[in-house]
Amino acid sequence: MKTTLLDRFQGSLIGLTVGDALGGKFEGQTAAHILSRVPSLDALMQYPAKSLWYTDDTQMMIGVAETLITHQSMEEEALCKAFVQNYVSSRGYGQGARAVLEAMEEGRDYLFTANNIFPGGSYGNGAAMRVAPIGLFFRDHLQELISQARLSALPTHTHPLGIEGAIILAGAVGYVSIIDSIDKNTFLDHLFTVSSSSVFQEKIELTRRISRPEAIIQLGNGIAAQESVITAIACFLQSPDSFEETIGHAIFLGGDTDTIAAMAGAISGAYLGIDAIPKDLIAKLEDSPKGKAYIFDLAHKLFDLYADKSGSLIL
Ligand code: F2R
Ligand code: MG
Ligand code: MG
Repeated sequence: MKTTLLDRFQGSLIGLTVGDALGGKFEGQTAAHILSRVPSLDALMQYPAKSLWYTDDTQMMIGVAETLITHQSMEEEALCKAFVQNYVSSRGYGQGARAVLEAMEEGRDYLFTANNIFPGGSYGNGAAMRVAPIGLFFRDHLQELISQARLSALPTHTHPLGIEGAIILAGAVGYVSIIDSIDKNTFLDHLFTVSSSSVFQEKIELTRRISRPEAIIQLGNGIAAQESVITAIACFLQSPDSFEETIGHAIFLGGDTDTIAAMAGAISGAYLGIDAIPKDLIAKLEDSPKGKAYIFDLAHKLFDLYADKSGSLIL
């Protein structure tokens, strides 16, 4: 059966959530330690027995999706309000993100904090990990996708690499949501066009030469956008027809496992659709007020708005 566009919207947001929640069990651990806990992909897919709780990655994606649904663009005040309303500090936020969100919450000059907390602003992967809804919603308007991805990053990430990571990830999600069959080099050509720095471009070129999962680690597995965004894309490219393998590659790398799996899961879900995500992993996702039912509903609302704006063009 053909994958519908609604399947892809749901696949991307739920794929991000599953990658984040499963990867969150291993964030910060080494590849060797993870392998000692879960020796195979099957063991990983069956871990843990009970529930999967998402982390800051999904919580911030929810804020981006809510803002898009209300305003159809990254209206700064609304985006900050959504981030603050959703913020639960125990969900594992980055140190800089916490400081910026707390400045927003207290009505302080959050842009001053964002600009000064690290030299040149943050290049963390926090803007990329939350950007998938923009990739979906602006999938057929590349310039708008780029400009909205930039706006979605800016309240917390002002370093050019942090912003560029978000643009590339949105570009990846948008691109795969349109195609039925992937050609690695054409996809990487597209990402090269969307990118702007030699830092990312060199990694895009390196990805062309990666053909084994063990080689993906060359791209990095860290918390910086430049150490994780292309890594997530390579995890998807290694197994474009399998959601499980895609997030497995991401998690077995160690390091920033929740975020690399969230980004890889968002791309894989946008390409394969919701039916490619194992039902028992979805069943284990948290049922909190903004848990899986809410995220399914966000994807549906985003799809309805997209269909309205696109008219008869949607597939
Ligand atoms: N922060 C984490 N995990 C760490 C531990 C969590 C622990 N389990 C807990 O519960 O406390 N995960 C989440 O953070 C990443 C996304 O981070 P984001 O939103 O980009 O935050 P931040 O703080 O802006 O950047 C992250 C770190 O990157 C380094 N950094 C950024 N810019 C820098 C610069 N210009 N110079 C030097 N270093 C820079 C800093 O160490 C930042 O703290 C995701 O992994 C998410 O899951
Ligand atoms: Mg996280
Ligand atoms: Mg992380």
